[in-house]
Amino acid sequence: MSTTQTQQITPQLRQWIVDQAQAGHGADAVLKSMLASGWKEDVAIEAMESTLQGHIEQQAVQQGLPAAIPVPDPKLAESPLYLDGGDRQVCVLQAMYSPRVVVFGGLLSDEECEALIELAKPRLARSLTVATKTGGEEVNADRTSNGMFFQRGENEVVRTIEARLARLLDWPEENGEGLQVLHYQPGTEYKPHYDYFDPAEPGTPTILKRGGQRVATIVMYLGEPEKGGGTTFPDVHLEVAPKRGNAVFFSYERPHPSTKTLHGGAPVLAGEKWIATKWLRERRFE
Ligand code: PD2
Ligand code: ZN
Repeated sequence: MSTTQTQQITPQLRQWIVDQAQAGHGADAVLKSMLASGWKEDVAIEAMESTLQGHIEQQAVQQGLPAAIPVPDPKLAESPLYLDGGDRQVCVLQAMYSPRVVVFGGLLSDEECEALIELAKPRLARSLTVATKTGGEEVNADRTSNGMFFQRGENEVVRTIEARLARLLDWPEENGEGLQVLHYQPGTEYKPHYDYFDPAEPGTPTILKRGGQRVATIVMYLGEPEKGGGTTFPDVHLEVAPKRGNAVFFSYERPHPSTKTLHGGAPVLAGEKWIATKWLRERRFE
């Protein structure tokens, strides 16, 4: 019989944990008190984590925030230096919890970066953004790059990268939008924005029909500018350098600014910036 079956986490215990937290007792003190009352350590930790997480979520929804949904979550609990991308070990260079941002090193080879750029070049056109009023697409002065989309699984290099991302991020390939390649020349940028769809906008219900909310983004750097062009997170004053082969991943568990995932592509000051972006949805993207 497992420990969790021998010690039941009752509603009374959950209420007691919430009361302790509200009275200002820290996690260590609450755990110590539970251990002294005979709770097994793994049951006590699980009870505290799940209870407090549930309580925070309940409070958030009561305050009018959209409910949290599952998001891709690279397995970083034990702070590994590398994560398995299937055909490649990918370095974890930096991880932040709020916003959830992870910087990866060596996600793509130089040859893969070059191949994506060359395949994209003949198909580039001025980038569009979602027209929030209608759910369609429009040219937007906030986004001055040129870009194109590959179909999911369109060619071998795209298939290889999509499989690697699915493994690395533990998220189904079919939930990904097509890989998008973007080219920024000097002076061009992508002003700070959120990648999720605003539930208050009239076009959002139409957009959500194709696979639900966006829940995460990974921006992969294919070509390095000489100056500028970092990916910025203004709420936390973070700027990620656009180093070829590296990538920045971030997730957002609710379509709300409380995720602190406001982000932008800073203006390129010299040279050219090339990236590939993959936006991940809640469900299969059709
Ligand atoms: O080019 C970037 O760094 C960037 C910045 C913000 C890309 C995106 N957003 C995106 O593709 O969503
Ligand atoms: Zn974005």
